[in-house]
Amino acid sequence: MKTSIKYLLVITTVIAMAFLLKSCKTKNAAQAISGDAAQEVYVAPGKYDEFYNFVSGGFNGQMGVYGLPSGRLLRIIPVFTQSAESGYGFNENTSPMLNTSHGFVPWDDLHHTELSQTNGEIDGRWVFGNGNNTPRIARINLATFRTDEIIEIPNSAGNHSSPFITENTEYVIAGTRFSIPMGKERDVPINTYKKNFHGTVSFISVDQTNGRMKIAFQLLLPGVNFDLSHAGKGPSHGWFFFSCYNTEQANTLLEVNASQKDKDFIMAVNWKKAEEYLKAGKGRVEKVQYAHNVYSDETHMATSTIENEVTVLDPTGLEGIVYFIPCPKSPHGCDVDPTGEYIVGSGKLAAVIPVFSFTKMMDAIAKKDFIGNYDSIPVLKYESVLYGEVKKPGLGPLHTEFDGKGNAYTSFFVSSEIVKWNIKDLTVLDRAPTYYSIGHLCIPGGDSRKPNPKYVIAYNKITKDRYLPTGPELAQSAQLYDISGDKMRLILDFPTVGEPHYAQAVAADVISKNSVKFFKIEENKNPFVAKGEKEARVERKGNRIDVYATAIRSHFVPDNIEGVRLGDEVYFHVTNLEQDWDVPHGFAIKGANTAEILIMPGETQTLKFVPDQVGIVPFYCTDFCSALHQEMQGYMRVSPAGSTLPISFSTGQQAPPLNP
Ligand SMILES: [Cu+2]
Repeated sequence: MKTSIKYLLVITTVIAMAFLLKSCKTKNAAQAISGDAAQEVYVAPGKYDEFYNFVSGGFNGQMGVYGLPSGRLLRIIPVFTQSAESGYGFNENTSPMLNTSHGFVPWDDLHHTELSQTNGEIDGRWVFGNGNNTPRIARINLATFRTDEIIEIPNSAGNHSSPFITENTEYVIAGTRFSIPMGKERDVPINTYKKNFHGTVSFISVDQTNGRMKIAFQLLLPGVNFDLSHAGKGPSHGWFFFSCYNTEQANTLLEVNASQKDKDFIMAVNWKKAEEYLKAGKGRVEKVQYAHNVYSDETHMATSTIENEVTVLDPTGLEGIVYFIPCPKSPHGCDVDPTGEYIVGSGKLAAVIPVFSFTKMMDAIAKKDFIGNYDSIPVLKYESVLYGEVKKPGLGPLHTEFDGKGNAYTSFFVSSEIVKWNIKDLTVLDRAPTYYSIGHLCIPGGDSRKPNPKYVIAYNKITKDRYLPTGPELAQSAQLYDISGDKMRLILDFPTVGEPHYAQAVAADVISKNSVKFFKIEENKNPFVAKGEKEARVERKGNRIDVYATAIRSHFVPDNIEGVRLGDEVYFHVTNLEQDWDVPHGFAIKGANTAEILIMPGETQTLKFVPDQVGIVPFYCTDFCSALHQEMQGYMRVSPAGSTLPISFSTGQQAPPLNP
C-alpha cells in the first residue's frame, strides 16, 4: 500500500508540474509564430494541398481526411458510426456493415489509422481503422473513400493495439487491451483474473488483389494489456512488436496497481515462425462467433456473414514465437525506425526512452540470454537487447515517428512537447512545446521505410484557450510543425473532429490519381437498379412495396405514387442516372425514422419507409444538384389499411386519373 501511495504522489506531482509548465507557455505560443508561417500553410484558392492526412476520430467512430499544410477538412468517412449525412448505417445498403455478434452496433471508438504499404512504402490502396470497444477492424477503399469491409475480432476486448500492418500489408494485427476469460468457462469471478483471463493477438491476412480480410490465426497470451504495436521492416520483417502494460495483472484500480513494476514488456512476435506452426497443424480450431461485413461497389450493397471458427496458437507450447523484452514503466508507444533495426518503447511513467536493437535481440535469443519466464514465455535480458537510452528526454513519452534521416520525434504528454532526437547517438536535438498535452504525432510516412519529412503534426489532448470558446466542449486541437530544417517550427493550429488519436499522412498524388469519379451505370449490379427511366416502376408483393426510382437533374421517376396503405413497408430504391463527377442526388421522405440517402452517380441506394399516417407524403432531393433542384420532388399517397386502391405511379402526368 505504501508503494501505491508513493506512485500516486509521483503521478500527481508530475501532472501538477505539467500544468505549471503550460501556464507559462501560453504567452510564448503566439510570439513563436513568424509571418512566414502564414505563407507556408496558405493553399491558394483552386490549388490542392500537398498531403492527405487521415485522422482517427476517436469516440466519433469515424475518420477525418484533412489536407496539409492547410489543415482543411476534406471529408469525414463514416466507419463504425452511423452517418445521417450519407445514410451510412441507416440505409439498407450499408446497415449490414455495422452488424456484429452482438447484433447491430452503430458506434465505436476509432483510435488508429494505418495506410496500406508495399515494400514498406505507403501505396495508397487502403486505410485501416480499429474499433476499440466492440473489437473490429475496418478497411477503407481509398479509390472511393468509403468503408469497404469490417471484420469483428473474436476472443478480444478493447482492440487497442490495432490495426497496424506488415510491410507488404500481408497482415493487419489486432491486440487486446482488456484481457478476458475465453473458451467455455467465461462466467468466473473477476478476482480470478490471474488464473482465468487472457489476452490475444490476431493476425488478419489481407488478400492483395481485393483487400479482403481473413483471421489467419490468433495467439493466446498472458493477461497483460497490449497497448500499441508496430511491425518489423527490412531486416526485422517477419516480426511484430507490442507494448504491454499491467504485467502486474491487476483487475482493479489499475492507475495504482498496474504501475507497481519498474519494468513491463515489449512483446516480440515471430509471425513467420507462427505461420510454420500453423502449416504444421499446431493450431487449435475454436468455435467462436464473429461478423464479417463486406461492401461491394458492383452491387452497391453490403453483406454480413457470421463466421464460426478461429485457429488459436498457444505459444507456451510452441517455442520461438513469442519473447518478452523488459521495458521501463508502462510502455505506451512501440515504434520501429525506417531501417527496421531500432525498436523504441515509450514508458508513460519512465524517465528515459529505451531504444532496442533488433540485431541484439536476435543474438540474445540465439544465446538464450533469458532472465526467466513470464507465464511460460521467455523474458530476455534488458541490457542484452538494449541499444541505449535517451536520457532526460522529457516527461511522459508516448509515441515516436521518424524522418528517415536518422532522427526520431517523440511526443510527451506530461511535459507537453515534441522532442527530436538522434537515433544513433541518442542525443536530444530539439524540443517544441505543444498546446496542450500531445497524444499521438504523425510525420507523412513516419512509420514506413520511406518517410516524407516535411511536417510533423501534433494531435493534442487538451485545447483550453486555442480556439474561440464553443461552450463546455471545445474543438480538438492539432498543430502543424515544419521540420524541414534543424529546428521544429510551429506554423499552424487546426481543429479536428472527434478526438484524434493516431493519424497518418501521405503525398496527395499517391491517392488522388486513383480516385473514382462516378460509378458506371452499365456495371451497376444492384438487384433493385433501374438503368433508365423506362425501368422505373412500383411493385407490390403482399405488404412490401418496391419503388424502383431514378434520379436525374432535376426529377424523380416516378414522382407521383398511389396505392400505398398503412401497414405497408416501402422500399425506395433510387438509382442516380447521372454519369458525371460530383453530381450526387439525395432522397428524403417526410416522417421516415431513418436518414436521407445520398446517391452517387451510377449508384443505387435503398431507403426503407414505413408510413404511419394516412395522407400525402412529400419526398425530395436533398443535395443541391441544379438550378431547378428545388423542383426535384414528388408525392406518395398513403391510404388507410383496408384500402383497395391499386398501385399506380407516374411522372409528368398533370391530371392523374381521379381515384375515389
Ligand atoms: Cu437532385
